[in-house]
Amino acid sequence: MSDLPQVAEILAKSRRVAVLTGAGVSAESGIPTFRGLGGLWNGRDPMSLATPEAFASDPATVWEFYRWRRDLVSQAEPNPGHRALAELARHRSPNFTLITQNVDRLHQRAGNRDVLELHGNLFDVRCTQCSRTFDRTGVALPPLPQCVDCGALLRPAVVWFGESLPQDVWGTAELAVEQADTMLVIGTSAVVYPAAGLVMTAAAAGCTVIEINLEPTPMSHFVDFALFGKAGEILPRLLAADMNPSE
Ligand code: BV8
Ligand code: ZN
Repeated sequence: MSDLPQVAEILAKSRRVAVLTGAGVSAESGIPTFRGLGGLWNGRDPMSLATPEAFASDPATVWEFYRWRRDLVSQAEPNPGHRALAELARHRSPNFTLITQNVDRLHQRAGNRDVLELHGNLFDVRCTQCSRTFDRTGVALPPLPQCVDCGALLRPAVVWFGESLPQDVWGTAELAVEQADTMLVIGTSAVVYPAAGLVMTAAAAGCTVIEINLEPTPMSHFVDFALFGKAGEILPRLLAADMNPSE
């Protein structure tokens, strides 16, 4: 945390900021991360729950997993880290882009608009036949939800392993990190691609990259500064410094 004043100074001087978040930014809202203590993938095989093949072979089990996560997130609240990022976006708009790997929509509930969701979200569902997408926020889903238009099985509108990311979202995210002069990489283990590759794209484009995490990650080699600690504690301090650069 010692670098915080220096990082705050860099942030205050930056013109275009890009942010990439992962599950760690929602941990203080009580949402389990994927890897590490209490992680979603502990005792579960992601390949049996988060791939199109898993869904095709056992849709009821996959839906049970995702309905459980939807309920968990619906009862959670954005934490000070989410709220600081929403404030930072208001303070720096339009030169601020928030890119997330998270599917919990807590950034939006904290007030961020135009969030680039690389991996979709838990509240939209998509028809496996006619591909229509429906927003089912707040709606309890049956074990095997069906499309109102064609009757086919609906799936969670998330990006599973082996599936490509939404091209328009991905293209916008790549451009944002290429044009940013500062990038915050927050609460991600940086093992999932192509999302993790955005850090290297930013570094290669000469962007100053700042990692905020409890511990080093495989991306730590590519970053200029690392702030170790909880996102919910560090981000409000960075925001305060951004709002009052003189202090
Ligand atoms: C694709 C949505 C191809 C669903 C998710 C070998 C090498 C490289 C790549 C691959 C490979 N084999 C396969 C691949 C490709 C694969 C991949 O990257 N696999 C990895 C695991 C090796 N990628 C894909 O399949 C992608 N698609 O490549 O398609 C293609 C191309 C063209 C055409 C067709 C196909 C799709 C990847 C998306 C998968 N979907 N999620 C769901 O959520 O259920 S991934 C899942 O992992 C989530 O999205 C999550 O966000 C993401 C990354 O996890 P993190 O967010 O980083 O969370 P994690 O728990 O890991 O880490 C939390 C961090 O927070 C930790 O560092 C912790 O220290 C920190 N932390 C904790 N608390 C706090 C904190 N930090 C701060 N404060 C705190 N309080
Ligand atoms: Zn349909």
